[in-house]
Amino acid sequence: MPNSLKTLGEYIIENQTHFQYAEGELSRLMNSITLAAKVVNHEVNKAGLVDITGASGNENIQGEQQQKLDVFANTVFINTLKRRDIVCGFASEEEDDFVIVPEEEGGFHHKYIVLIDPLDGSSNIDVNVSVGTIFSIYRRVSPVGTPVNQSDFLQKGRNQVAAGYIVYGTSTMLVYTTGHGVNGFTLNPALGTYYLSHPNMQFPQTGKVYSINEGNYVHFPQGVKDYIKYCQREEEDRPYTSRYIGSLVSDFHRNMIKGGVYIYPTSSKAPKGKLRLLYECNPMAFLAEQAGGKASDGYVSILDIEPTELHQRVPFFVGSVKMVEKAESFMAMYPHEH
Ligand code: P6P
Repeated sequence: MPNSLKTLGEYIIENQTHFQYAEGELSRLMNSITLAAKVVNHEVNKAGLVDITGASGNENIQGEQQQKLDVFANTVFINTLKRRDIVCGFASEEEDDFVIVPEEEGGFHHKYIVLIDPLDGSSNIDVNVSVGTIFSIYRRVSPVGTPVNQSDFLQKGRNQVAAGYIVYGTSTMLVYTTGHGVNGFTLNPALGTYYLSHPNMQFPQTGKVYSINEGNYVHFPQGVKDYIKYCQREEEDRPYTSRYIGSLVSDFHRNMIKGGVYIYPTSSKAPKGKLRLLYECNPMAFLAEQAGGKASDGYVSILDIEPTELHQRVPFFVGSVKMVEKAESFMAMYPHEH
């Protein structure tokens, strides 16, 4: 790793003033997330060698088979963040309800809440495909000195103070924003240090990649079917290609670098869509907008959706502005059932 690259620690210190409410809080928050990510990365990279792959035998509230690594990652992130004395509550794909950090652990007096998908795409682990962690950070809205309550977690995505993901791929990368653009840091596992490898990441305005599970084509809304056929038309000016990894973080990351659109729409099998608003779509939408991209439910910006429940699902269109807008133009041709 050329020593000319800035480390994450140096970057955070240089940009501490950017993070509103700065009292060293961002650095403590980010340091705990990057530490947890190193621990999870270590486990993900040796999955297959030790008995940590496969299903845990339990289901999460979504009714999905919890993978052993899902549970491990959830525990690591929650415990690491708790120990940093800065978070008052958590919500996680792997927790039925939000978690209150108790008063005896100082939780009532902390100001931030963290929502997390500890290991997105974890069903890919057994086949050695990239997976990711997604995190979303808000300032609490309930009074300091009291336990967090649901209002702290049901904030619009526009209120996020920070969001990001870790992608455990051919290299492990942390990509995050605090509202001042998006920066990517690559882990040097030999040193356990993250380096600023991708400063100021930006979605290209348009691209050639569309990412959607076409196996569900017959179940899609007509607008989505029309958009897929638009991408597949013969005319020479549409050199599109389909790339779908089955791991949101990986598809998003590739599309942000190369240009593209990721769509997980409603379908007759998933009438509200599959992805969760609070800890998947909102953080990825914050990143997308900060990187000059766009994120909607096919009609309105994800970040403006008023949440109603912790694990609610929404349809998700995210990526290069021109591609998201093209897909939205097809959705607009048909009546919109809210
Ligand atoms: P399907 C993984 O379970 C996930 O939440 C995303 O990471 C991924 O893009 C999507 O679901 C894959 O879902 O139904 O296409 O297998």
